[in-house]
Amino acid sequence: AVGEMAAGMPTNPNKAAEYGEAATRPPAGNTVQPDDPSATASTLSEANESQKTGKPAAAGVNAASGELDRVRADSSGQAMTTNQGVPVANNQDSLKAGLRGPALLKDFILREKLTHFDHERIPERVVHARGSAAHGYFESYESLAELTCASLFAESGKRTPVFVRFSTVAGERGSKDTARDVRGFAVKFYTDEGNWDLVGNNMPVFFIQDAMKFPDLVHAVKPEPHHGMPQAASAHDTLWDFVSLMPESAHMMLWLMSDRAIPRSFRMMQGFGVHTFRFINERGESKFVKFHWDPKQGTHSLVWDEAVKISGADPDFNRRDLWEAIEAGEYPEWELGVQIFDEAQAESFSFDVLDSTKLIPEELVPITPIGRMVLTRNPDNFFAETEQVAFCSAHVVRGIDFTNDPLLAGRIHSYIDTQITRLGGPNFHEIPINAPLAPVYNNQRDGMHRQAVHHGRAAYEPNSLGGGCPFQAGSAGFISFPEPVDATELRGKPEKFAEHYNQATLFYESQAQHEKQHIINAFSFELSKVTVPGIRQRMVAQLRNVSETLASAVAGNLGMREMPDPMPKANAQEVIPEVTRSDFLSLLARPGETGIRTRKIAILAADGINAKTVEQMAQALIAQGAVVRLVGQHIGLVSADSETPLDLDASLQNSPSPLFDAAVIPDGAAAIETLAADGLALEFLRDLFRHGKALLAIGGGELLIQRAAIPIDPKDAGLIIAKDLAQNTIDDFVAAVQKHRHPGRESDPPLV
Ligand code: HDE
Repeated sequence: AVGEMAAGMPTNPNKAAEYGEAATRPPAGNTVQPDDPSATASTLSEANESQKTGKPAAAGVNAASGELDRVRADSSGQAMTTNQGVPVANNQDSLKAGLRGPALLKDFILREKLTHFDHERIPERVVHARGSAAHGYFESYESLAELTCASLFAESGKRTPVFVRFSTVAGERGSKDTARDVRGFAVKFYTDEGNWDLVGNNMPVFFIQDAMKFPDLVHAVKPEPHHGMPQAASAHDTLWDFVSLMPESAHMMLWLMSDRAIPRSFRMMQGFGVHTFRFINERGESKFVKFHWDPKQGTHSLVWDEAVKISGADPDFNRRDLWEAIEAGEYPEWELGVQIFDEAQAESFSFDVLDSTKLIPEELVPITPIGRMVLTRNPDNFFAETEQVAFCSAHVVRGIDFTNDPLLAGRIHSYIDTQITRLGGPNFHEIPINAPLAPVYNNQRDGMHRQAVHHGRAAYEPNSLGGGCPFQAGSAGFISFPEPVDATELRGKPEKFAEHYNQATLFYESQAQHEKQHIINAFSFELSKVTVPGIRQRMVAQLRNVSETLASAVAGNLGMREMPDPMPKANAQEVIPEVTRSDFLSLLARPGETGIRTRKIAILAADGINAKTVEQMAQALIAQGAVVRLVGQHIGLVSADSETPLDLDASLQNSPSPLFDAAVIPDGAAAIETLAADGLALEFLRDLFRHGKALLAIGGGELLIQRAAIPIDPKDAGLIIAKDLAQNTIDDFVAAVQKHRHPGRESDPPLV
């Protein structure tokens, strides 16, 4: 039986039948019969699922409800068949002329299997190849009818299913999660009036102003074409060559060199629609709108040394984090906010709202929250959903329209175009994850992989043979904003696009001290990987227009004795910015509302550890929603100073400290001695300390901190040394974990 086989038998029971004479008499049927043929597919498949953590996710609202059942495949309790539904008797051996003879061409079963396998891969996305996704819902706070007739915002509490894909941009499909990069934040809303895709990023601005430069940008950042290096990294000559010649990139490069480019979690980053869009109401009136996603979990990032180490220890770090949180029922949530403004306001700004290298400071136009999004269900199948999902910035719905942002114009073309290659033809809208919940009726026909079977003979309009259907929706249909245009065709940019540095300066000056230092470090690291001195010089020349302190710190780190002259500016006249400092732009502006929920905390252990401190601490942290892991020299059992041994979840080798948010060293003299003699344990603590994370030592645990040569500073709220485990110790530690980082202990070079 299925269960027994898994538990008791180390080998495939059919193996014997693969060899010698037995091969000519394969067992009846295929492999094993299910225990209970009446068992439902769902109960059987649950037993068959890959190991998951925590309680199973609730069904939630998702695009799959009902709609996907038609295409869901579940083999539980079923005999194997070919793609034509012919039962397969033997899935081990090809058809041969004699046991040692040649394989036969007529073996259609082998050929079908290999042929399908040979074509399993589709091209990866040209950018954003590596992604992770989840289902969920969007809930509107209240009716936005005054602003937009988009049906998803029509009433308070209205829920719309969504599918959201987060991604890195430059790396290939199998690259690491923690590369320094922009993160994609693409949301597909399956509204009752058609699909709306808000295809955004985790940064509110972009590198370039015009779609014409997009292929150049991507060619520059991707691995260099002659040797295919480096993978998933911006620290190389071609990217910096390009941006050093493209001052319009300066603002985005500040964001890319900031901690935003190495998020702790997809759940802990903001999302932005980037471009200015339009809302249009039923009366045809329009306002400009910018979209913002704000994470309930707060905005938190890694530090660079940690990101580098994580990419070795767990290249799937962000993907795993999203998956595990949802499996555990810790559904990530974002608030959707909008900046609403009109033409007159837009006119008055010192920058152009059609320029995607500029943001609108919240001081000029505050953000109004309009709804929330909760991700409640992991995909059933990575390929079918996460890989085949096709987002497109041209997918808007009634009530939402584009503006003349020249970057957006290119995007409206590019997404469908690339998907025709990637998904093999023009019918990818029929792939279940892409299909709208709203019904589709039109006269488009045929093409590769067409699924729909259209009735009737009238595939044109007007027609009388089809009763005139499908008919035009009239006032219920999508209406483009009737923007007046009176212009001469030409290639060029508007005046305000020429100012490239004010907002780069604004971003830099709005950062906390340690965030500024991280930006300096990132520029220094990346440019130190650039081999051509002229490129480094051009970049420093650009940075002089952003901040002299930044430029000279970077130049110093690059060993430049003389500063290059500032890069000449494109704008003829000085432009005075409205805002020169904005607290909203620091990650510290959003500490989050979820406390220490889902934070991963290691409790170190070895033989002789004090069971009481381990258990008390674990219970207190779990009660607050943290994820606690016992970590030691090996997984499995260690004897504590009590009757029952402790069962360790992780080892110092398989889970180094960059994978944790904080750690606890319990009491227990023998255990501490053992760990103090283990270089990995000391490295675990040093990394943890260097990465600014909370660390608690209880009783004799302090010895380990001393052995690791970690400086004990009473001003460091993230390093707690406690005689015993009193309630206030637990409270202090929880507060320290909640702060996420203790950058006060950072120094350059690091002390530890
Ligand atoms: Fe994209 N972008 N992009 N992009 N983009 C793609 O579409 C493109 C831009 C973004 O999870 C591609 O299906 C052009 C800005 C995300 O599947 C491609 C331009 C922003 C994703 C494409 C831009 C984005 C993509 C590659 C400049 C933030 C991943 C595969 C004119 C607002 C979506 C695909 C997913 C993917 C083109 C600029 C976000 C080639 C031409 C700005 C999140 O069509």
